[in-house]
Amino acid sequence: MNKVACLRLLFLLCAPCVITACSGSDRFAPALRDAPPVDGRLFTALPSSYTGVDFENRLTETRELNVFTYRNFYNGGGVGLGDLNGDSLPDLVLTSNQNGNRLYLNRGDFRFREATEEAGVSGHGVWGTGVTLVDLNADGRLDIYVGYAGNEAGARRANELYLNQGVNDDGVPTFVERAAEWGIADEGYTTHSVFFDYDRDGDLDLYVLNNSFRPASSFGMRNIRHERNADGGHKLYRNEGRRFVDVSERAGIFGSEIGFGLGVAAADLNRDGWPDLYVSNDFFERDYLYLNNRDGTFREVLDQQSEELRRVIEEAGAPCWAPDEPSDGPCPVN
Ligand SMILES: [Ca+2]
Ligand SMILES: [Ca+2]
Ligand SMILES: [Ca+2]
Ligand SMILES: [Ca+2]
Repeated sequence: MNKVACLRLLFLLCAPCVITACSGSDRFAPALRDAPPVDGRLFTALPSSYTGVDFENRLTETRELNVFTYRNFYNGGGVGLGDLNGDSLPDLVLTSNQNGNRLYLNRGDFRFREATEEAGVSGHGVWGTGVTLVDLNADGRLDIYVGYAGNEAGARRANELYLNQGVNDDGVPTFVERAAEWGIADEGYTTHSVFFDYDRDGDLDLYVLNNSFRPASSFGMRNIRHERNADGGHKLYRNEGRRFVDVSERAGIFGSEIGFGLGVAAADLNRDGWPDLYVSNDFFERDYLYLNNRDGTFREVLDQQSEELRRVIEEAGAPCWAPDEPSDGPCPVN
């Protein structure tokens, strides 16, 4: 190849890089310029080449790590939506099991740019599960709480709290991780979490929904609901001002290893002005319905054939109490 040909080839190879480098914020622009045409149906699927959201929760099975060695191998990651940079457009946080977290900033028109590294929310890389967006320190900026589980040692399952520091010069929100400092680097096998002000003192408290590592069959169907377990048990943390304290036991929250947590919702179910909890569990353990005693404790009433429970169920709508069955009926639990 002669010198001119070499220069032409070099230009062709470099040109896309130069164009990309010079285009400023458009360097993140998705490849597809126009949205697919609507086709008369209620929803139109937008490909990642248009949206820029190319996240995949891709799992790699090995001889040591698979659904036989880790029962929750296919339980999935998490997704959170909220405006993280204050431009009124909801942004997107996705957690994966084996490849860390991803943050996508909304550019409008259903287009996003990835800003995970710039934001500092990559995570410690293993077995991310549920993610919750919440303004925990009440500074007007949404923070991020990420749950972790997996066939991992305790410290590698520590949940993360990312506090929002505001946007940098590129409009990207930046975060610092403070879960240990705030006392909520929970090392249980977390499925998900919910923040709510159960004691109505004006700050958000935290319910961490954990699952168990042990096979359900290994418990022999024994009811050990009253035996607490640090890794598998659900937890209630009280917010004491930039520091959380585990108050599960004194608040009357079950924390056993058979509470294979699948879902949790906080709402005022009996309409007395105090937030209550509904927790769904897997396998042989039943669900929990906690009504708020208004004194820092809860009473669990799901197995009580009481007039109070009947009223709660009627007002909430029966479909809410069958979490394994799809329903489009009324449901005030959110
Ligand atoms: Ca936004
Ligand atoms: Ca905040
Ligand atoms: Ca509180
Ligand atoms: Ca209530």
